[in-house]
Amino acid sequence: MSQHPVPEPLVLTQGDITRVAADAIVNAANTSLLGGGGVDGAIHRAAGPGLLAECRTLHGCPTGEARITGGYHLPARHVIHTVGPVWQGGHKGERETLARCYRSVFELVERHGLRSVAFPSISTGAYRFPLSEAAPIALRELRAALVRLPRLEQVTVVLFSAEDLDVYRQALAAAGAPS
Ligand code: AR6
Repeated sequence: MSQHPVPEPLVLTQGDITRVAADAIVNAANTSLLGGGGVDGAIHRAAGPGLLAECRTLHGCPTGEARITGGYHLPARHVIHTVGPVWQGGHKGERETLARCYRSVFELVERHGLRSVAFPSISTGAYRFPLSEAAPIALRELRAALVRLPRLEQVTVVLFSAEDLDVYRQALAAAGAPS
């Protein structure tokens, strides 16, 4: 048995992303980057006030883009903040904007040479993006990044509920085995 087993590249799990020790965790933020509810609130609470102080220096983030900060008191080394689209019925480019969020995160992952990153389900809480529509978009972008970025070893999606995890598992099964 190897002492250094190769990590499973794409992992779906249920839990609290603030407990995940990855090179980066992703925050589903808003354009102010100054905190909010949901996973954003949980990340700021767990990271402590240093995170908000650094976020203030960034002067916000447009929808679909991403910004990187330190992880402060989190077990993760960095937080990558991205701003997902608010679901408005699906005719305002929401699917494309959600895909752009994932790609923007991976641009930072590549630029900073990060090997592991954990995502929440962006836009599917307060921003009301239907989970069954968001999951295949997320999984397509995560798998594309794993193929494209040779240094990236592990991508984890941390779903907050067992029901959300089921939806992602079904979407992964529907997409077929990883290439
Ligand atoms: N770990 C993992 N996932 C979580 C956690 C957690 N600790 N807490 C919540 N979730 P949301 P959005 C899940 O609303 O839809 C904020 O106020 C949650 O169950 O956090 O992108 C921001 O400031 C859901 O599945 O993000 C923005 O204003 C997913 O995370 C706005 O909400 C995303 O839900 C962003 O809305």
